[in-house]
Amino acid sequence: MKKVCLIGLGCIGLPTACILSSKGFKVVGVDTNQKLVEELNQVNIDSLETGLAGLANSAIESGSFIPRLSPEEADVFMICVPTPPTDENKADLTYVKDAAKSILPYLRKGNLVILESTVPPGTTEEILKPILEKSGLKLGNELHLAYCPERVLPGNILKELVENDRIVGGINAESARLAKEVYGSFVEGEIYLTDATTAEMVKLVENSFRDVNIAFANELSGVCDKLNLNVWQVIELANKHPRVSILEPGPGVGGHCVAVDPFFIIEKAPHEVNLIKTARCVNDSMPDYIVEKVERAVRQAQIKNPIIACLGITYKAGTGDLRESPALKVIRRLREKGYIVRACDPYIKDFTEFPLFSLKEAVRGADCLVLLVDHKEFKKINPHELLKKMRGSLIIDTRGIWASNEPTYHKSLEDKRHLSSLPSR
Ligand code: SAJ
Repeated sequence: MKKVCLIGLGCIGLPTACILSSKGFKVVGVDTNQKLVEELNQVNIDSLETGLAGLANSAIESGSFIPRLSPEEADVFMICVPTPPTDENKADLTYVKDAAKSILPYLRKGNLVILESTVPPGTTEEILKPILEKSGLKLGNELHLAYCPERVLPGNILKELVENDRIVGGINAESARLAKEVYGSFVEGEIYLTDATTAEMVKLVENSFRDVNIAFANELSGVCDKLNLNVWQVIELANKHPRVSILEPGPGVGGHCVAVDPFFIIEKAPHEVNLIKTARCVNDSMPDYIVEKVERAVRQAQIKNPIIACLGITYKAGTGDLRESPALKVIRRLREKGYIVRACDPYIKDFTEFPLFSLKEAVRGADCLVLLVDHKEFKKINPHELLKKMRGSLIIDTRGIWASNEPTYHKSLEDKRHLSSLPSR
């Protein structure tokens, strides 16, 4: 039985540790967060990720997964620590460097080290390799090193860890081959081998592709607003073309991946990236654009001291994750501007920044309703039922969940545009 020492029990490390332990590996999971390690060891973990809490608790109970505060000897070392952006939007590699240093005393001849954290191209070769060389082992010969990015969708992690294809990049062919063996134990998709720097770049390209394409959809929403068209219908009909697949506009791009990873390409090639930079600007400008839309709507409806109900504060549907949430940015800006905002979100329990309301409380007596997150709980709602409870009749649906597919044959006033996208009462 092979032993894995996995550093970083976050949203990727924890499910990976659990899956590996369910496939016969003995896994020592290391995290510096004492509270998390204690909770795991008390078999007391809770998670919104489907199936994760059950899998983690049973792996710990069976003894195949051991959460700890420090590393120990193993056959394979996996590094799954965060790489947050700095204030200058560069990758902060402190956790990667610290993790590499922490395993140095435990490295032995024949070991394999795999980095999974999202990093700028060149990190494995230029930063990780020199640190690991301090072990005295010859890299690529006595100590193998590979980069394998995670590519799972938060909310669907356990399924995608198993089903998605993986890209494995080694510092040499033998390192890539050995890493493929590890992933082959649980991945049902294809595992493609390449060099480490290409694998790093592939990860960033995937999320930049998404960012650029969401920016295109967001730009279209501005154009359609100007032309008084329903962007949702324009996109749906354009997507009927066999080679067109436009993503969905919204209040911006959040999360810790799509909104961040393009900067790691920009960092490495700042003069070669007009499109990627512009996409970031377009998506980052969306919360302000939505705030302007709300302000224009209440101004045109001549509502004094409007009460604004905001539905959803998370970065996307079906998650309690608030990182880089564009919905939260919209709400913060509205509050800064002095509006009375009643926000609600069925996925958020402990929130202290401002009061949260139930859906009922948020909507009752509101003048303007701003739908910010397409949670399934909101999709089920008939907006006309909400209108009955409101004082005013402004609805701004930033996710298009209530948008009608009917053409709007009339040229309505700008503030009616939002309502014109709703099915008629
Ligand atoms: N969004 C839109 N319009 C869309 C799709 C998404 O506005 O049409 C917004 C979402 O609301 C959210 C943001 O974009 O605010 C990002 O959401 P997402 O679902 O696109 O992505 P993440 O950040 O949850 O996960 C991504 C995934 N990458 C890709 O699909 C290429 C996932 O596979 C990666 O593993 C993950 O980043 C990661 O960890 O890098």
